[in-house]
Amino acid sequence: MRILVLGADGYLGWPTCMYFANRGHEVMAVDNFNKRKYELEIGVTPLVEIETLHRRIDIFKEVTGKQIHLRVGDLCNHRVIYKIFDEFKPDAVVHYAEQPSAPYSMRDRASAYETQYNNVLGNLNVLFAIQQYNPDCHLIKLGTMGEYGTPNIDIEEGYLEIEHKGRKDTVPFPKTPGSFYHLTKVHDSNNIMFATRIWGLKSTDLNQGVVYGIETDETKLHKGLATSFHYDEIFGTALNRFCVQAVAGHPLTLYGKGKQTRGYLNIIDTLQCVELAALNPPDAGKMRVFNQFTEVFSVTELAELAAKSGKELGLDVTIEHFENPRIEMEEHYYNPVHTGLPELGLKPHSLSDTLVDSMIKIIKENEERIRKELILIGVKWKGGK
Ligand code: USQ
Repeated sequence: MRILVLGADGYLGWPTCMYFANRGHEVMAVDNFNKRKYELEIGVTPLVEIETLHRRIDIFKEVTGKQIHLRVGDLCNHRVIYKIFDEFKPDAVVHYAEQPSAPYSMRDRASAYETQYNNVLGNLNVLFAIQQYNPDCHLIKLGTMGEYGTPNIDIEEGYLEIEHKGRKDTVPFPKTPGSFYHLTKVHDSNNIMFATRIWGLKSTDLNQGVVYGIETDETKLHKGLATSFHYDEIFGTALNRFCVQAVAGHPLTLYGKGKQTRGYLNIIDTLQCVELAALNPPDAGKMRVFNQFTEVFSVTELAELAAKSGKELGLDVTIEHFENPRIEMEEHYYNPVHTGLPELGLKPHSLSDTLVDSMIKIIKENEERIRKELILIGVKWKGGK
C-alpha cells in the first residue's frame, strides 16, 4: 500500500513510518516540525537525544535498505497537502499531525488558539485533499479516548443506540472532553463524520488511550532511530512520567485523589492497531470508530506498578499526592467498550510484562539527561490570559 504518515516526526509518527516501510509498504513522511517548535518555546527536551527526521530517514535506509519519502510542510496550507496527494497518490493516510498535549492547550489563550487552529484546520484541509484527489483513500485519524470524558455510563465505540419518547436511533456518543486539546479531537471527529457522510469517504477514527513505551522493533535497530520520549509536565504522559520519576528519585506525582482512570496501551500496540485499520478499510459513507487501548488503570494503580518495577531494580521509589493542576473528576465510573480492534486480530501486550525491560532499564541508561525541573512546570486549568 501507499501510506502517507502526517506528523511523521512525532512520538508515534516516526515509529509508524518505519513499521510500515519495514513491512514493504511505500511510505511518505510529512511534518512541519511544529512539535519541535513547541518544545523550544517551553524549554523542554525529550529524554533521549533525537536526530533530525532527515537523518533518521537516512539511517533507516542504511540499516534496512528501505526508502521513506519525505515532504516538509504545514497542513494548514492546503496547497501543501494538495500537492502531496497529487504526487504520492496515497491509498491510506495516517494522520497524527496535531498538537498532542492537554496541558499545552491549557497554558493560555495563545496556546489554546494555536492548538485549535493547527489541529482543526489542518484536519479540514486533509479532508478536502482526499475529496479533491482520491475519495477512495482511507483516512485513519488519531482521535482520543478523552473525547468521551468520564461519563457515568459505559462508553461505546463511537455511537450510542438510544430510545427517546418511544423512538429509536443510533447517534454519536455524547462527548465531554477535559481540555481545549481534547476538544480539537471532538471537532475533528465531527468534521470527519460529516465529510464521510456527504462525500462518501472511507474513514476510521481511532480513539486512542494514553500511550506508554519507548521502544519498537524498528527503533531497536539503531540508536539513531529513537523516537521522541517526553517526561515533562507538558508532553509526558502519566506512565512515562512515573517511570522517569522512579529513576530520578522524584516522588511519583499523583494528581489529586489519584483515582482518575483511563485506558492505556503500549506504543507497539498503537502500531498494530493502525496497521489493522489500514489493512481492513471500512465501507464508504460512515465514519468507523475504534476505542484504541488494551488495559484500564487508575493513576494510583499505574504509580504502584511503576514503584514495584523500580524497586525490583533497586530504586528507592515513593508516591506522593500533589495538588491537581487539572479540573477533572478524580473518582468516577469508567467502563469503555474496546472490542473492534481485537475482532480484527489485535494481540495486546500487557503493561506488567513490558514495564521493566522496555522502559525503566532504558530510562536508567539515559539517567544523566533527566532534567528534574521539567517534572512539575505549573500549568493550571484555571484559565489564563
Ligand atoms: N496524571 C497524574 N500525574 C501526572 C500526570 C498525569 O496523576 O504526573 C493524571 C492526569 O491528571 C489524568 C491522567 O493522569 O487524569 C492522564 O493524564 P496524561 O497526561 O497521561 O494524559 P492526557 O492529558 O489525557 O493526554 C494523553 C496524551 C494525549 C492523548 C490522551 C489519551 O497526551 O495526546 O490523546 O493521553 S486519553 O487520556 O485517553 O484522552
